[in-house]
Amino acid sequence: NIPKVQKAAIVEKTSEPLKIINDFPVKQPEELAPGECLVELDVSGVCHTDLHARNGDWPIQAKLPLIGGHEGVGRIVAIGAHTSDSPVKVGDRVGIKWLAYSCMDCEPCRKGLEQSCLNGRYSGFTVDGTFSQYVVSWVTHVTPIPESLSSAEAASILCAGVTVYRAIKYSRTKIGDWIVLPGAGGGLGHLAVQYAVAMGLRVVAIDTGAEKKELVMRLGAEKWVDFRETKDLVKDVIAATDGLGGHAAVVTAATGAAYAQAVDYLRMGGTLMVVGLPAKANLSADIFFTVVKSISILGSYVGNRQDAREAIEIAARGKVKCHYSLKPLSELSQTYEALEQGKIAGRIVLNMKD
Ligand code: 8ID
Ligand code: ZN
Ligand code: ZN
Repeated sequence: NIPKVQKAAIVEKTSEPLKIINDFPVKQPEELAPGECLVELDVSGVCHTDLHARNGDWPIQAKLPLIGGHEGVGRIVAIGAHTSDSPVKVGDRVGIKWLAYSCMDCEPCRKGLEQSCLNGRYSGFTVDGTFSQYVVSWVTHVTPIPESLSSAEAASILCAGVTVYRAIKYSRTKIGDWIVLPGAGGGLGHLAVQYAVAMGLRVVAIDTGAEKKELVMRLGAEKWVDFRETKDLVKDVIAATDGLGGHAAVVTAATGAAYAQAVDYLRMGGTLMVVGLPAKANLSADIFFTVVKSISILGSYVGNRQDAREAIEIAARGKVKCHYSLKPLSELSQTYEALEQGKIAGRIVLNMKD
């Protein structure tokens, strides 16, 4: 009872609006290669990365035509013939994340840095993603979803959640430290507030507008700086952090401006985690102060399969909850516009059954 065609959102050219079509082919079970699985999706979160892919504004381009989406949750309905040692079975509920496949045998893979695999494949970028009713993925890489977490709650943990969980984990902070989160009211940021609080950190949230302020304070941030209203962002952040500056910053804003002052508001020995991926941007930090303040600047790219399981596990225990609203696939274009304008507090999750 697997249909031959499905509803999907397709980007044919980055210069054209995306199209919702009803007759995109569904890869049939007998067409699956060994190791592949077919997942019938319940939901898919919409990440700002999908908008970058759709706009073609990064130094590397997505495949075209493209089905975007990499925060999908659904059930496995078929597994390719001759698949050996599958860790999942037909009927299991699983998540699809940005890292769709890694070879598990190149140097980065062997070091646990499989998200930077030399042969990696990425959902909604180099392979078709989750803005469709069915998606093809790999049994070794889908993430099992515990029963206690609904598909809609789990979806955005698979990219936004994993990404900020890993960035905070590697931010060299410890219990009681101050972490500064520019972009705190967005998809990644509002989950970062919660993972940080769960890890015993104290949060300075930076974003704009009453709705995002209310959200991040409710989620446990202690201090708020509105980047549009402040007269001196660096001064405000330092004042908020006992006069010494943050121990770390995790920047999840999709704009270069959010990086500009980070080195200035970090304290001696502070760490800047580079996560947000603004289009055509360079990181510029004052070299003198980076050196004399002993600042570390670290790039952090989603997470590996283990990071994904850990981030999901924390959410399943109720420590982190995605703040989302559910929309039909037909509202993907409006969602992109709202993301572009910075209007979404938390996440939009698409209901693929709607
Ligand atoms: O692996 C990675 N490093 C990774 C994984 C997933 C996503 C990186 N990303 C990237 C995305 O491609 C995107 O560039 O992280 C960025 C944020 O993704 P998102 O959280 O999905 O975007 P959003 O929901 O639009 O949130 C961005 C927030 O930043 C705020 C906005 O108001 C919004 O709430 N913001 C902006 I725009 N400028 C700001 C500034 N100057 C700012 N916040 C503070 N200061
Ligand atoms: Zn993402
Ligand atoms: Zn590899």
